[in-house]
Amino acid sequence: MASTAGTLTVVLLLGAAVPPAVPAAEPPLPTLIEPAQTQATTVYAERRRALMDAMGEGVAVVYSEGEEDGFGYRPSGDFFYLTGVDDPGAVLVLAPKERTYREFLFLKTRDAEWERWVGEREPMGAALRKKYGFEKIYRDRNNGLLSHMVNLATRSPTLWQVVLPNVADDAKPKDLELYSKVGEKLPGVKVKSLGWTLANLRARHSPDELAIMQHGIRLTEEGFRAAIPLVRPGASEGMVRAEAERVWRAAGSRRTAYSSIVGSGANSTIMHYPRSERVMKDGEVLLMDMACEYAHYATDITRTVPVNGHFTAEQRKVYDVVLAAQEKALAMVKPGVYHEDLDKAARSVIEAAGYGDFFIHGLGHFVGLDVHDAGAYHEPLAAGMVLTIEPGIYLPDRGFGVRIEDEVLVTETGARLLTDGLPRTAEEVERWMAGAASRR
Ligand SMILES: [Mn+2]
Repeated sequence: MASTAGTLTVVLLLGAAVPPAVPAAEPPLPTLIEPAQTQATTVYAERRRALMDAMGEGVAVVYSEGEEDGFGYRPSGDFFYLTGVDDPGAVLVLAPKERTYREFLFLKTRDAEWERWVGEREPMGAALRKKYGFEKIYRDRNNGLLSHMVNLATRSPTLWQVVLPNVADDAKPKDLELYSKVGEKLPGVKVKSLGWTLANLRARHSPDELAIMQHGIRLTEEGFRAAIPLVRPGASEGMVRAEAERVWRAAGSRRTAYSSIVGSGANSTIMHYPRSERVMKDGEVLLMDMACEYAHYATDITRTVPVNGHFTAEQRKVYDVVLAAQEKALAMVKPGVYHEDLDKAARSVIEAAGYGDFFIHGLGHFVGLDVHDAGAYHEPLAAGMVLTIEPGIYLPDRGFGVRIEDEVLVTETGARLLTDGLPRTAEEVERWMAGAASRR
């Protein structure tokens, strides 16, 4: 252990002076089409074909269902996965039994006055069809979408729910809403669920997706490395957060993958602490759960560090338990293992140490286009899946919490830690802080 630690010191100090070079084994990024940061249209067409193979017959509609978040429109992961289109209000229609044209893109009608406010949208034509890789693009005017659906359903009367419903939302899903209207025009048409098909397609990432995600992770790590020198008593949480987010933005990230959580002292025990405006004090920890989105893919990393560079004995004890729980779960990751096995194993480490009541969330989640990505948590892990392992212990009465979060890829034979560019053990973290302090 001692000699390993010595080697690590050297590596980390070198890393401090010169940003670590990207390892030779790093997968090459696929060509991204700017400014939308999308992949080639054939990538999305291939995914639609896989989904249509699973449908076999009938018709499916997928609404974009995105949101404006201040950095522009962000389509839902399901819609983007199938289209690469980030035009607000877009709708995808798939009809695998059709003879010639089996996929259709409906776009909102244009509004010249509104476009003065939100940006000009492109006119119909060959250029737009090429850009999106669809032979058939329509404007959804005069119930065009509904009549098109009815028309397709007369020839193959099954309507597929391909997007899993948001069960936390009372409202009727938009696809089912449209299918009801189709049913009113066409009695006897069947509505069926495609279950976990789309989630399972999304969860098994292609090599190109993994290359994009790995690149995003390297950017996130770079943000952490830039932010760490700002962690010290008297500095604000906001300085740390702003520095990381600046690095990501400057490197081409459009937005953070989720609202950054940067909390010191008792704030480190609040799962979704949003403000990042407290001044850090001597003797506290700082919990940073922050990550960038890159080319539409999320990343997700958490590190917890001592504000003055040294954990107290109690903080260190808790840190080591969290790390041991994480190591235990990480060592188990391979095809065939279930999420709940990992969760149980990590939880047993924390329970054995007497902190069972203070690990109040799940062990982790899939990561992909969404930070909490699509995937069947009840099914065994398979190669190509990326998940977080993020145990935590939160002690509000003691004024601190610790979470360590990393992303791991399930490979054919086991697992690969994707977020291997940042310190994880308590010793490494303290050395990281000392290195940062010496450069101030
Ligand atoms: Mn997470």
